[in-house]
Amino acid sequence: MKKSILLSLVATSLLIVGCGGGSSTSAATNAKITGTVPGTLIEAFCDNGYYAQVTSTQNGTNQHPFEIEVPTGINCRLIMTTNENDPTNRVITPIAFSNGSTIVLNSDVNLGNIPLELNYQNADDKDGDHVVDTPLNINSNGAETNDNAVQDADGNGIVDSYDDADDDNIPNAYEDDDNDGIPNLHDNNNDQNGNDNNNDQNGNDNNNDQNGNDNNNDQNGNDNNNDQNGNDNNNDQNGNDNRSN
Ligand SMILES: [Ca+2]
Ligand SMILES: [Ca+2]
Ligand SMILES: [Ca+2]
Ligand SMILES: [Ca+2]
Repeated sequence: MKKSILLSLVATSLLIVGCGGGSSTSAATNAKITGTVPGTLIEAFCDNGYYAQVTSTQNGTNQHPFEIEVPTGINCRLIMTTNENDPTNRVITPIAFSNGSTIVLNSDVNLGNIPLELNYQNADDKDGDHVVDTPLNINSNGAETNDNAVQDADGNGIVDSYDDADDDNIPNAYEDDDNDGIPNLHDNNNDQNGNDNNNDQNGNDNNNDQNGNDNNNDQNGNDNNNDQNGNDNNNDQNGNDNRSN
């Protein structure tokens, strides 16, 4: 009698351990795309609004390694940009595969060396927006591909960040909608002063003031500061505004 209770306790705790292991692996649903490129900004756009960007690692050769994470099992498109900081020579290259421009990862994939164009004069860009008109075809190295649209509300085949909404030959990503000197693709906030006010762990913009100071050093993503004078009024760990009294 006692023995069978003990056994069932052991069985139950084994089940609990089993479940814990299972849920932690299913939470880690990202996979890595790796490869090498010339000095390049790599961006991944996926369904459900997922977005990631990395810069390749300078290693003294012309084949810089990169690694970018995307969720598994969803459609993603890749855009790779050389000469990112030089508007006249910038080359923005959409990546494609044999049967479309969309990649779906089930596990990590290495795309090998990707021969991006470095010289804008050689790029196929008839409309002058610096987005190469013909995507660069590369081998998906076994990863599933298709041609589903991703983050393309207007259905023109280009992720909307690289549309040119106002037709000035600057893609939306390189516009500076809030005039803070930081192009939209590197701008994590909506204030007017060009500082990145977000040092928290949860991706919320915690700063709605007008003076460019980071008023939020807590860990919980609440905006603790609504005053107009740029003082940090909150150093606590609990997200309460201590100066409202
Ligand atoms: Ca173009
Ligand atoms: Ca579009
Ligand atoms: Ca534009
Ligand atoms: Ca900006």
